[in-house]
Amino acid sequence: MIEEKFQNAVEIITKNDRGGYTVPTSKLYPHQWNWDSAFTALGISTYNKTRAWQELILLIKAQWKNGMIPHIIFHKNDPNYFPGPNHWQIKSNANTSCHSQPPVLASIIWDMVKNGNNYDLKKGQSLFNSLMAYHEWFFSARDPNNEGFISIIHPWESGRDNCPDWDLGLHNVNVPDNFGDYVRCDTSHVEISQRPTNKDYDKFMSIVEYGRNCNWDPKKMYDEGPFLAIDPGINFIFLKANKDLLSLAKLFNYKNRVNKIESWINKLEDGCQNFWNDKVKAFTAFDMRSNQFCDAITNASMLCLYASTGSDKQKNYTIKHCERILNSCVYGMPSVDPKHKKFESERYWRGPVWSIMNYMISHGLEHEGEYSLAKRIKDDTIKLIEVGGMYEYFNPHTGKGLGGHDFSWTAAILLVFGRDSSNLKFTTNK
Ligand code: 9WN
Repeated sequence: MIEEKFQNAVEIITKNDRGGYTVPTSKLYPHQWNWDSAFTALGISTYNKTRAWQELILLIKAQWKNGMIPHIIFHKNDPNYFPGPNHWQIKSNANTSCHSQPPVLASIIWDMVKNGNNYDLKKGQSLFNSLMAYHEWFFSARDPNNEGFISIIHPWESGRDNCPDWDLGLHNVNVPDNFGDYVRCDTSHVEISQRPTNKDYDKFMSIVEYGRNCNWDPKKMYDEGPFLAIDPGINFIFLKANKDLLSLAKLFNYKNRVNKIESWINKLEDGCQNFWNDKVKAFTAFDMRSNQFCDAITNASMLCLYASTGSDKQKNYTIKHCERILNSCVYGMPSVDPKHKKFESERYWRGPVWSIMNYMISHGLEHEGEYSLAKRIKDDTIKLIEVGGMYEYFNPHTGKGLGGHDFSWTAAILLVFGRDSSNLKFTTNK
């Protein structure tokens, strides 16, 4: 049975191959996305290394001169997606969006090198300088005041687009008069009840318009842009990515880079303390424009374990939250604590379960020696795929598959779980 599912996962990723890059799913997302491609490459690496590296090489080829690797690469024009290249409008970079996404890239490359052979080592080595430049960019553009944490300039940069984490900040984003004469494409592919609201889209597009008008100047966006927030997710992913970049630098014997990366890691370890929310005893998002914590405990809060950071006390609180939240739903890990007033079981990042987040959380739990919680999350991911299908995200109470179907990163995570576990069982006990 599990073999069939693995076969199906490979077929889905192959079906989504557009020649060197893989779309997350056809129609809904017809382009190359940053963190999607990274996770998908890891999945592909379990059966075709050459194609896996090609995915990453094409992604990195879109790197801007300033080091940024954009969140979307528009290899072709496709009217099925909004906002397309014209809406981002930067002449010199007309084929990409103009901000980034969670930088899982270095961690994926480290995984492929660590689990690979000499071929993988050479490929990883050839991409090392681009990774350095990408991380440098994050520090200079998203932490210009050297505070030890990075801030996002658009909810899309977090990859968790409509999470309640951004409600505070979006509330204060001004939507220009007569705004709204655009047509969303996503809701013609997926029910609107599973997607962000129109109000959210007006706010998303208002930030894009602001960015376009200032040519996406990072300083202007940081200092005066309509939206600026600390995302625990991107910060923990970036910290882990720096730790993995350090492992690569040591492996390649790049002595002159080691000190620099170590100083980045130390800075981020200290910086994380800025978003420990003592009121709810968790790492949570913080709105930089209104100087307020968001009080939602989300799947991103759990990623401190993935980055292996925080005091023992903070880690213990996080593990307890994990346990409590898992006990409150049939399938974990929901994107928002079901007890939170803004939880919605089917609306995108406001409640549903996401396989990629489960992958990172289970890694973190394993690292802390919390093997049964880690196993619960892995098993739930697999059961969700069986019950709900190879979907983009899932209802944590019913297991219903939501959003895009035949989804690349869901298929990829299944393959990676399979690689990492020799006795993976496919059962439907729930
Ligand atoms: C905007 C592709 C992407 C993911 C994001 C997810 C969703 C896009 C959208 O799809 O965002 O980037 O149009 O809704 O939120 O994490 O990378 O799968």
